[in-house]
Amino acid sequence: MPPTVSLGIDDVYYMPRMKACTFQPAFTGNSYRWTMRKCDGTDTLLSVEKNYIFLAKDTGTYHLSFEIIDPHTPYKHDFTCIVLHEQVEYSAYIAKVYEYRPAPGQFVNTMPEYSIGDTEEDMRKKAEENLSGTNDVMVTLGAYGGYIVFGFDHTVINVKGEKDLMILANAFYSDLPPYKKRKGGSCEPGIVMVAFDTNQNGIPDDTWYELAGSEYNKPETLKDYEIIYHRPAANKIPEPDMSQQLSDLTYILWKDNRDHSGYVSKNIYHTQNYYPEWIPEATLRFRGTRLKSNAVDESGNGTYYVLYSYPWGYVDNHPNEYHDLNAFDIDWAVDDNGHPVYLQGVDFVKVYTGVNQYCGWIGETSTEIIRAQDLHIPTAALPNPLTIDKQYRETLKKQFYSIIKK
Ligand SMILES: [Ca+2]
Ligand SMILES: [Ca+2]
Ligand SMILES: [Ca+2]
Repeated sequence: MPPTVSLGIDDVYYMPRMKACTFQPAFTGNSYRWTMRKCDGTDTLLSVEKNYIFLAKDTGTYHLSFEIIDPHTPYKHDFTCIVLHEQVEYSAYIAKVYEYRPAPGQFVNTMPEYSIGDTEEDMRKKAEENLSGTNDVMVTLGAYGGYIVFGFDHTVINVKGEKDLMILANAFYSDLPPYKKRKGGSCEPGIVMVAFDTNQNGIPDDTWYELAGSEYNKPETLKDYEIIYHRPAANKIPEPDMSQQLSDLTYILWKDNRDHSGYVSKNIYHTQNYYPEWIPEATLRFRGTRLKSNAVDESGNGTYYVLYSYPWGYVDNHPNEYHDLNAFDIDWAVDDNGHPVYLQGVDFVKVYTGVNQYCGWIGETSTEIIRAQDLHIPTAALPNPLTIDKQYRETLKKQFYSIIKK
């Protein structure tokens, strides 16, 4: 139960850092003022709403006041919040996956691996196991719109002027001489959304805000883009196109709300089903912002695609070594109308594949994720998860370059 300020109110509240505490006064009035007393004795206005959510990054003693401004029943109450260090040390890394819903893709049902009978909850747990802490096992989001929702064991605080979160994946720049100086290779940008657990129920049922990256305000970036994927019939007859190593060109049909349609094709490298096996529905619908396609067929004949990175603000868009380019500031949050929103912190993070793009034999563009980190919890420096998972990286590269080396 959230503490109540008005009735039987305590003068002192004890709470751990980075955990929200909701104050809900029972009295009503014309207007309200929540303030905090600074060291110099002056007050900072915190809020003019009736309810207030207090959230502190640092331990210490905070002197707050609550006022009801009303001609008949004015009210003022001073109280203290004592913020303590948590009893069980927080982890800087993912603690919880709330939802895993990839769009169809060539790594779907294998990253993580689907076993017959697995439910959506089973797959959520597998994604959680892969990404928790520094387990560092890759999870794929599939084609455009596919997403994952995760969180930490505390609220990630929005520190002013600082980036707050880092999300790592498997992007790499091309090793080939002509493209070495340009930031392109396998960059599969994913869009980040964040939410604060405003109703404090521990569930991501609150308002989501997009973190506006470098492409957000560009005219070629589509807002309210919607796509529907159709599960192929069990008896579908494949239509191969071996010029592109495709075993079924017309494998999974998609239609969008801009009167376009196309296919997630099946390639000869990945033979499992690409539509998430655990989803009972025959269609999958996703909605969000869509970034412009970032791939260029540099060979001119479909043998070598370079997927160029966007400047900043996306997941799986720059190699993990570039920490700053994989870090996110909660202050980039915007509402549905593109207006900046201030959030004290975030409890839920959603990442979804941001491009709807198919690149011949290398397949659909899909964002992956391997690790996420709250940048405000000190940690020992860890190596790039991809250098640990070297075998995976080499496999990926081998597939990427296999055609050109022939
Ligand atoms: Ca920040
Ligand atoms: Ca909630
Ligand atoms: Ca990737």
